[in-house]
Amino acid sequence: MKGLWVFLTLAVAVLAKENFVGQQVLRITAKNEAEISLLMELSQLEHLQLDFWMEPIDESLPVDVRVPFHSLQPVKSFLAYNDIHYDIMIEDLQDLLDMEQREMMNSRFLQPRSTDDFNYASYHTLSEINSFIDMLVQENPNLVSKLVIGQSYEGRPLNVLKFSTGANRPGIWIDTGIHSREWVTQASGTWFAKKIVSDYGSDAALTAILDKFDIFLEIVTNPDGFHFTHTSNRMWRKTRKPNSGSACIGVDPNRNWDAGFGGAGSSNSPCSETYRGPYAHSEPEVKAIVDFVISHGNLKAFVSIHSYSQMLLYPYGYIRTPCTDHAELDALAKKAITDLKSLYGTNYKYGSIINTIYQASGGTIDWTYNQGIKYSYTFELRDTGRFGFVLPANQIIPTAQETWLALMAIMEHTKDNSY
Ligand code: 0X9
Ligand code: ZN
Repeated sequence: MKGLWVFLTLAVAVLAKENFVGQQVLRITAKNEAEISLLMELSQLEHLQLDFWMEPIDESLPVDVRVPFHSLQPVKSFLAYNDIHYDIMIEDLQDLLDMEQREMMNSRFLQPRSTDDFNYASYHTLSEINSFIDMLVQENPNLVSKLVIGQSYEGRPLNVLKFSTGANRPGIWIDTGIHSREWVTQASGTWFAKKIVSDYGSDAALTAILDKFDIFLEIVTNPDGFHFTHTSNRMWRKTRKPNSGSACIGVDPNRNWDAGFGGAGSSNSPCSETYRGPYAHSEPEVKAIVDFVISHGNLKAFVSIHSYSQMLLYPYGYIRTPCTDHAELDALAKKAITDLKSLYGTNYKYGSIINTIYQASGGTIDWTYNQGIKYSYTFELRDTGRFGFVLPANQIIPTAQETWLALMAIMEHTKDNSY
């Protein structure tokens, strides 16, 4: 009887999951503005259900697009007819996702009883990460505590780890996973948390940082979306709040902030992956951070971590005007990516959001910078598109390790230059 239930539960879980059989990810390299315009027109055709992993903005960056099976033929014909070059980056997305699932299953046979046993080289569900958070707090009561800064739309706690060695310190904020499908970011966040408790008291640089600053780390910044990526649709990016007057769900939490809200590089269509939402801070996951930042009042650095593209970016994303601290942020970004590269040779681009990736309005770090948090940065972690959002789990630890070097560069500079 029990066996039957297990079977039925598994069958329902499998059936309820969106499958990506035969779907491909194409990398399109446009030669000129005319080709970009054609790609923009293509992206407007809703019936094709294209998911642009990298949107068509200008010829400087390739366009990555996930194409459902039923749209492959029309899209490829369209590209061939217009003589637009493309490569197939991912032959069959479901094959990659099956591999990812197998890897998770294999690593799940033992429930970790401490954060030493936790498998940092594997992807984990929301409940596994939440257990990790609780274990870490329990093991390090004098260093780590858990703050609940609010609730997600579906009522999940918004957990933030606070690393602190004294009262009334200025703060450094790090978040991962605001876009739920960017799984290497939540996995790296988990690794960072363990790294902080391991290095405090043994690594001089991290110890010096924690002797002056509190570090706040929100690992699963979009828990509803993250849960959904595990149960229903691995490619989910947005929040999970319904939109009135539309069947489409969710808001892009990186277009929802009150910094150029509603401007170019965001959409007013609820079905778009870059839908900005009905008004700034409409999403509880965003509002909770806004309230936290304002009530804390003394954050000196704010780092928001995304994937993929291998970039380290600073404000602005919504306007071309360089920010006041452009020169300092640029020099520090250069130092940070040089340190990052020293470990495994991974190449990063750096610069302002608008000059380096594309115009994006209502983004996190434009808002935090305008709040006076000078060291506002955003990362786009590995890779550059070979696997995109489905980065193999064997790259989690190297990604986290190299990113940590860049984070240390930013945190040390913050320590030496804030007062
Ligand atoms: O479109 C975005 O929000 C970012 N790319 S992603 O693939 N991670 O979705 C780029 C916007 C640049 N700004 C930040 N990364 N904050
Ligand atoms: Zn993102």
